[in-house]
Amino acid sequence: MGPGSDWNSVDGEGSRSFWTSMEKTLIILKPDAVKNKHIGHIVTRIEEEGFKILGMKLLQLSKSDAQKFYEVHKERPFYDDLCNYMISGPVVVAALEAPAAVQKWRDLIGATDPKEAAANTIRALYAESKEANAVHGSDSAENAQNEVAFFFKDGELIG
Ligand code: IDP
Ligand code: MG
Repeated sequence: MGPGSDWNSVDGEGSRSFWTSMEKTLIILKPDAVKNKHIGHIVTRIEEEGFKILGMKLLQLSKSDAQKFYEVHKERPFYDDLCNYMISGPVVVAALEAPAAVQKWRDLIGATDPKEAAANTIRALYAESKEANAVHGSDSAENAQNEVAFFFKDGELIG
């Protein structure tokens, strides 16, 4: 077992036949979640659901941080509002690890619009609106790597 290996890679050769591969995802507790004092509820849920917290910090994003982070959406009509919303107050960013963490977190947060989010998902419980929807989650393992690197330097993560 070399650096970076873990319990579910001992079968080697990237076999996915039995173990689901361990993965990282980047999450953000957005300004509405922080303002509405839901940090504790959401972190409790993260722990209960079995994610390992590799890194976590409270930040005030700058406009250019928000624009860069959401660059994939720059042609969407809500881009400027979204960037302004994301700098309207502090956020908590965290890198989480679990088997299939990206999809596991997406399942746990529910649909983008809390009105469409399944019961007991984080957005159903805590989001204010489609824009102020409490939490972000990476949408692929590749984007998760980039998003983790956006907020955490090499060596900053535990594990
Ligand atoms: P996701 O966060 O569920 O992946 P995306 O489509 O990637 O949703 O959109 C990124 C963020 O942009 C959403 O979480 C939400 O805050 C905001 N957003 C998405 N669609 C709309 C919209 O139609 N109106 C306002 N804000 C939106
Ligand atoms: Mg998205």
